[in-house]
Amino acid sequence: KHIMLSQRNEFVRFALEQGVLRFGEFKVKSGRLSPYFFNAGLFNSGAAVGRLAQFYAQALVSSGVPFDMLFGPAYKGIPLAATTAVALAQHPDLAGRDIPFAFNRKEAKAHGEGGTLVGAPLQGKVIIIDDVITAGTSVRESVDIIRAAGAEPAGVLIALDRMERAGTDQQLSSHSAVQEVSQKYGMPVISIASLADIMFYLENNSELAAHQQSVAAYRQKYGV
Ligand code: OMP
Repeated sequence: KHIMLSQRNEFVRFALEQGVLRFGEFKVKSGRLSPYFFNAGLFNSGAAVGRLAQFYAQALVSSGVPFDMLFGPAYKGIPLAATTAVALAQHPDLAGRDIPFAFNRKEAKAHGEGGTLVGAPLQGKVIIIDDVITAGTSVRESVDIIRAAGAEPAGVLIALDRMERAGTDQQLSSHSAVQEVSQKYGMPVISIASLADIMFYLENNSELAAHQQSVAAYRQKYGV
C-alpha cells in the first residue's frame, strides 16, 4: 500500500518535472475548461520514456492482473508498448519472463508483409497500453482488433485517470469514461496515477497551493 502510494506520488512529481503535467487553463477534448493538462507526448527523451516505462511496468505488476502480452494502439501506444515490454523484461517480480508486444498501423500496407498488425501474434491475455482515456474510442478499436485475432482483451493500462464523468454538461454520466470502459468490456483499467493523486500532491506541496482551489472546483463539478 505504501509502495503504491509513493509510486503514484513519484509519478506526479516526475510528470511535473518533465513538463508533461501542467496547471493553467486548457480546453480539453470534451470542451471542458480544465485547470490541468497531461501531455504524454512530452515524455520525449530516452531517459524520460525509460522512466515512464518503469512506472507502467510497476503499475501493471502491482495490479495483479494476469497478462500474456501488450498491445499499443497507433500512434501513441507504439513506443509505450515497446518501452514497457523492455521494463517488464527487467522487472524483478517477473523473473525474466519476456513479454511479447504488438501494435497496429493506421493504414494497411498493400505490399511486403501486408496487414495492419506488427509485432508478436496477438494471443492470450492482452493488455492495451495508452496514455489517457478521454472518450474511450481508441479502446474500442483495440478491443475489436484483439478479439478479431482470437485473443482476449484483459485490461487497459494508462498513465493518468482524470476521474471525470463522461457525457455533456447537459447530460453528465454518473460514471467516468474509465469506469464505462471497464464495465462495457468487463476488464480492469489500471492507471499509474489519477486526479486524486494530483490533488494529494497539490495538498502537500505549498509552492503549488495556488492551483489547489481550481483543481478541487473542477473535480467537484466533473469528478466521479
Ligand atoms: P481518447 O479520445 O480517449 O483517445 O483520448 C486521448 C485524448 O485526450 C488526447 O488526444 C488528448 O488530446 C486528450 N487529453 C490528454 O491527452 N490529456 C489530458 O489531460 C486531457 C485530454 C483531453 O482532451 O481530455
